[in-house]
Amino acid sequence: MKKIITLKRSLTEETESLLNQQITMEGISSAHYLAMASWCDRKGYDHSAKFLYHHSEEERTHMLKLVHYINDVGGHALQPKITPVKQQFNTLRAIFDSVLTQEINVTKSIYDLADHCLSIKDFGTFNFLQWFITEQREEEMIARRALELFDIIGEEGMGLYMIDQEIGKLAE
Ligand code: OFO
Repeated sequence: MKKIITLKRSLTEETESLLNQQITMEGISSAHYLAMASWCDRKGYDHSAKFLYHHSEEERTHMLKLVHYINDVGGHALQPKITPVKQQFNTLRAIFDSVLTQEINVTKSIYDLADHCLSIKDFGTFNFLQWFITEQREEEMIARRALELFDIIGEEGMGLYMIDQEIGKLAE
């Protein structure tokens, strides 16, 4: 068995720890999206369920991007501890309200991480984070679009059916 040796690296322990915290956040996001997808599936909101299942997968790929980056630069990416997530929701609107809140929280966390990297002149990690910054802008925009549908279409009558259909188109 190969001995693990610690080589010199530019990644600081603090940055490694912050990146590992971001891994946890992405893992929890993935679990949260999965729980919301499953709730929608059971309630017959098929398009929203598809949208959210897909998003759960995407969050997992974000987590893996971080895992590979940390290991590539000489750190140790840790499998995150996923705390239990909410499984029951009151309405479809509450789901998408929660999606937007979650995305805003993730954006803030990525910004804090980028700010930290700049402050210690870790331009490599700062550069790596640019992909996440762009991704968050898009994800927040889609979440806002989804929520707007509830006001534009209205939830009465066939409203929720139509909202579900339109949410399906947002993922295309
Ligand atoms: Fe990980 O992209 Fe949003 O949260």
